[in-house]
Amino acid sequence: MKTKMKSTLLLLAIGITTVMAQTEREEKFKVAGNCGMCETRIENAATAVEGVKEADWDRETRMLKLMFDPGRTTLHKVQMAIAATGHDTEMHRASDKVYNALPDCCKYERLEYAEKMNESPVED
Ligand SMILES: [Cu+2]
Repeated sequence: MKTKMKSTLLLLAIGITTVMAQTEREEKFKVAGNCGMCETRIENAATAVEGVKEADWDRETRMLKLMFDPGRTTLHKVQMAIAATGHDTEMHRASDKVYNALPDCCKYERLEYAEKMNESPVED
């Protein structure tokens, strides 16, 4: 009887932990960039999006590690916000206008896209 009680409590605890864990998701995706200024710009753009908890961009691999609440934001929204600051991501291409305005040290090699339909809607 006691053991049954214990295992019920254990299952309950696992259930609660699972539900809590679901409000946070970790994803990695590529963001083009060069230097430390890029790193700051990319991470600030990502964390400014509501629902994003953490953003960490690696200069070597150019991968952004993102912790976010999938109930409050989407990867699309986050990548759009990053592209709006001039950095190409897997889903969104930064506009040439914003890219050209970046400091020279930040002028990274543009990402290649299969189709040009992902240009971010920042241009005028
Ligand atoms: Cu830079």
